[in-house]
Amino acid sequence: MAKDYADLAQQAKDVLEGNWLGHATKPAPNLYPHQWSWDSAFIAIGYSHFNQSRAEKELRSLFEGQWQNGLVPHIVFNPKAKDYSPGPEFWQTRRSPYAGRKPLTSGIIQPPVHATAVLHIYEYGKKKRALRFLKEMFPKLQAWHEYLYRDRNPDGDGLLYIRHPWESGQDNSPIWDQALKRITIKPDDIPLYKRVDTEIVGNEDRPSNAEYDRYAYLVKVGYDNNYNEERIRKDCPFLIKDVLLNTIAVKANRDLAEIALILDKDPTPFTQWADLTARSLNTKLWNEESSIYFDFDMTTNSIIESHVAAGFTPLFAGVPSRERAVKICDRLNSNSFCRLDHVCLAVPSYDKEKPGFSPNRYWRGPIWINVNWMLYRGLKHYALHDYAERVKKSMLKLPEECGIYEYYDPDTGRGHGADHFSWTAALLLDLLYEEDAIV
Ligand code: 2M8
Repeated sequence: MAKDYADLAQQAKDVLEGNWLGHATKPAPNLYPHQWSWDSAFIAIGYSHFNQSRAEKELRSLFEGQWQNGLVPHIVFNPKAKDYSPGPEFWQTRRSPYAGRKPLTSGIIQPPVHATAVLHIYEYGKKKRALRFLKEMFPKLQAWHEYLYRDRNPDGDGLLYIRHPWESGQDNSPIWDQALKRITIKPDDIPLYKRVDTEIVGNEDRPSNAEYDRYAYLVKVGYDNNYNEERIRKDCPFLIKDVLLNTIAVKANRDLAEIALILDKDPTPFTQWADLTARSLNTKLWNEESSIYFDFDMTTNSIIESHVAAGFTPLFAGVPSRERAVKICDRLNSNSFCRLDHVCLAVPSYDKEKPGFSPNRYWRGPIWINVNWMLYRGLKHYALHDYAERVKKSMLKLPEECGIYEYYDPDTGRGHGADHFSWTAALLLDLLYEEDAIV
């Protein structure tokens, strides 16, 4: 890459430094003052190129919140931060026999990017030190994946379910619209909560109040059932086999298998899980007509035909055949997403031509850097170089010209949500280092 990106890299490092809490990195200065699970994995991927010790600390800190049954919680609360809702008390995790008291955590999960991050640290770090870290993390990652395939895989087909939209990381995605609408709740059933997000970021960029009522209610379903997964499964009106989470699980299992080999341990369970989930993604969730993978609603036993960019991410884990990958690329290269021969900024999170698309409302249309990073790596894996290069260029251009934001308007490039957003900075650094663009 000819251009000198040293300034941009420095800005990205400054964002991470500014969000560093001393033990972990918060996703953004005000909106997200705690530690989030998949954010930390992406952040560690960024650190791995220039600060190995911090990359390790990041993940070590997250796994301090791991439950005894292996669950890695989606938030590890920072006791010094007050302005986030719902806070630690809301989750009532003391009702679970597995949750720890210190640090306090939430009671749901996020996509398991962690094994991928740990392997990344090994690949880019000083080997002797990285090997010690692999040894330390292996049993924790193993317990985490065992939890997923024991507690979230009731049909045995390797398609793990989520029981809260937050578990997918794509909070207000159109994927959940019908499932959330079906949940009718009496006002008394909604636990008391106060929104603070809309005091920090514009209302128009965030989920609606109706969605928040349901988010709060679904948290209650968890604690009312003492976080017993079997009971939750019987009671919860929201159970979805999500493409993005399952794709990330395939990749994480492949990476954990590689870690096992480095440590002279048996990789078989991880390879088997990866194969099982990949096979089911292909046989159950692929839609030939639209060249996309769709989520599956376990409550209605039906496919959710929502055309979101996450439906193309199986590329990232090498799930589709070459033929399907080419079809996915053709679908991306269209007016619905991002045409190569048009001025286009990167892949939006939702089909621009479908009802409910919004250029600014969070997971309903804006460009997200982590999704584009997965697509970029996936396209490269299939040697779909033209499109991959285009995605990469856009991923560099957006932060350079518009700032290091949480998400971007796909038409104008304007940054939305939180400014100084950590995973945008970290994944940008990953790209820059990988391409040797920093001089
Ligand atoms: C968003 O989610 C949190 C709830 O977990 C929120 O809206 O407060 C999502 O974008 C999620 O993917 C992300 O991990 C989190 C922190 O960046 O923010």
